[in-house]
Amino acid sequence: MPKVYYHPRSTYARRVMISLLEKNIPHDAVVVDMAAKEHRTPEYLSKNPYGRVPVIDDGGFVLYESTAILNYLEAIHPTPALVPSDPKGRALVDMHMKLCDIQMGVHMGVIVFPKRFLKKDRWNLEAMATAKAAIEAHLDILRKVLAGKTYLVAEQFSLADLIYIPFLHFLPLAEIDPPPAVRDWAARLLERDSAKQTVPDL
Ligand SMILES: N[C@@H](CCC(=O)N[C@@H](CS)C(=O)NCC(=O)O)C(=O)O
Repeated sequence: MPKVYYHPRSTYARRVMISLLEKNIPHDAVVVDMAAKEHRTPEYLSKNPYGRVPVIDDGGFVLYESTAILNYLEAIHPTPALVPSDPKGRALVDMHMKLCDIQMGVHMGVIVFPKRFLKKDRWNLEAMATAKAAIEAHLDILRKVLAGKTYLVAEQFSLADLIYIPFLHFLPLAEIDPPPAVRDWAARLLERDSAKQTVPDL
């Protein structure tokens, strides 16, 4: 059974927890005590040299990037499928997964990390405003991709959608009002049992 190292407040680890639930994969979930800096210990750094969650250890095979972990879980537990079977659909999922990280995840972190974990006097308001504008521009692109569609790719819930869930959850905290097509898509995704079961407490 794979061991999954995570923290219940981690956005990136939440993606992996959602996939495990969607696919009903038996696993051993290990909470990394980040408040106690467990992710900086030599033992943990031997699993992930960047000192981050999530990490998966499948019988000694260790992976430490959430997108790689999601793709690995997909490969070893292909049912229910979270990627389309045709090459074009699969390529589109890969494209959206990458874009989610670089166009949304990076910027969302700039806003949400301070709002969740830092006192207001340590917020960088200028950087947060720049990040908000970048997210809004990205959501406007997603609005066009989603026009008349239920999901991002091939009209099926896929890793392309799943990967956004933890960030869509934080749109209200980021004070971002998405365009209607994005708002409806987000609501659809956040309604899934796997999303509801992994809501962070803060
Ligand atoms: N690109 C990584 C990002 C992982 C990440 O940033 N994890 C955060 C929690 S959401 C973390 O462990 N941060 C601790 C640190 O950077 O010290 C992934 O997709 O797995």
